[in-house]
Amino acid sequence: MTLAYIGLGSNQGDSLATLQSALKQLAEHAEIEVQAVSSFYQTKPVGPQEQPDYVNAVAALKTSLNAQALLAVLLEVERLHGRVRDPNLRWGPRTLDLDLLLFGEAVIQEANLIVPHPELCKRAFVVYPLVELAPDLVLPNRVTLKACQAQLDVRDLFKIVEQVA
Ligand code: A4P
Ligand code: MG
Repeated sequence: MTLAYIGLGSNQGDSLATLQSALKQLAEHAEIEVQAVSSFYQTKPVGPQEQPDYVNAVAALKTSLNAQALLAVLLEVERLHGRVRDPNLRWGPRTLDLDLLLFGEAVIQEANLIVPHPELCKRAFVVYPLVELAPDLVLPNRVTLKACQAQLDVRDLFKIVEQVA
């Protein structure tokens, strides 16, 4: 079993309900156990500014899947929530975005999968919720999550639902 962390984001439709529905679908997968879910945050868009605020959260998963198989599940759950990709717009609005942040200690550089997620340490909407679940986490490159957090502005996010378990 591998402990993986995923980032969830949405800024179209009922974003909070979408993230909760995505977590429910992941929990129903035979080879995935949702171990913990962070608080939910309202966050300012990173990238193009002329789009709505996001709702973001992070979840810890235990899985017997390999990283590619887990990514395939994440993409399928995105698809089931009506995600339509605009190939001309990077970082544009989306109903559901699921990113594989960390997969155990793995460092993966494949055409369709890069782990740890390359932007992880630069994004308050990932680092703050991840700190709730794994305050002492050290990234595979030995940078601590707390060091990432120290570079990021807490004012970029606003907690809307407190972490429950
Ligand atoms: N892919 C490679 N590595 C990974 C990984 N670790 N996790 C590939 C997930 N996918 C990975 O993804 C394109 C392809 O990336 C996937 O098919 C997979 O094979 P995508 O979701 O279609 O692309 P994207 O999300 O539009 O682009 P990108 O660069 O992944 O964007 P991000 O990093 O997901 O950022 N602002 C706020 N406040 N909150 C947000 O959640 N999200 C984004 C999107 C921008 N601004 C945001 C937020
Ligand atoms: Mg993505």
